[in-house]
Amino acid sequence: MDREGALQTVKEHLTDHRYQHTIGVMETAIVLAERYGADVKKAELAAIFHDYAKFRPKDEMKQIILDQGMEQQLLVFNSELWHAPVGAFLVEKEVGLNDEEILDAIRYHTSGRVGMSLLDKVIYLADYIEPGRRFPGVDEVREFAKANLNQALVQAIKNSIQFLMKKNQPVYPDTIYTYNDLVKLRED
Ligand code: DGI
Ligand code: FE
Ligand code: FE
Repeated sequence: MDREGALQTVKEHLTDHRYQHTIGVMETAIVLAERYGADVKKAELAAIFHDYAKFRPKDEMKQIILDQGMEQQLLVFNSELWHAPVGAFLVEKEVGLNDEEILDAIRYHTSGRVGMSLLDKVIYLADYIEPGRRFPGVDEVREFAKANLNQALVQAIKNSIQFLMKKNQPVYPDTIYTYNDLVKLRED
């Protein structure tokens, strides 16, 4: 699938604002993939489709999580987490994209996972630092991303966990496991 076809497909499922975010993630993911030696074409497609399911009705996402035997724990955490695994499922089913590396990068773009692949990392980070993002601390992560992918990723995940904690929101266990896994990686 080429870029134009992919963008056309995804555009129908997104708001204008989310589509602009998607373009930002795509451009950033390509830069990061080139910088860190990930597959540039896969990074482009994963970025284009990463938020494919963002605007699905909650009921539909919940049913998919139940029917497809996904991690049921998702259902007791913030529904914002659901669009990532549901997106991976729907991109395969509806778009016909069946590259497991791309689907995994979509599946884990919100929580991360233990043992993130290079492509997972590129997409997670691109989603966090694309030019439209205005999180506190995002500029520091952008700086780290110029030279050290893992350092940037750990900082992004730390910021996200701190943000959730400040709002007294629960933190999804995989997010914590991802943080621990990456911190351990850096000490090796
Ligand atoms: O879809 P995007 O907005 O581009 O970004 P995303 O896929 O990283 O989703 C961010 C949303 O998910 C944000 O509203 C916070 C929420 N979120 C991310 N990690 C966790 C989380 N919510 C909970 N409860 N726990 C998490 O670990
Ligand atoms: Fe997302
Ligand atoms: Fe996103």
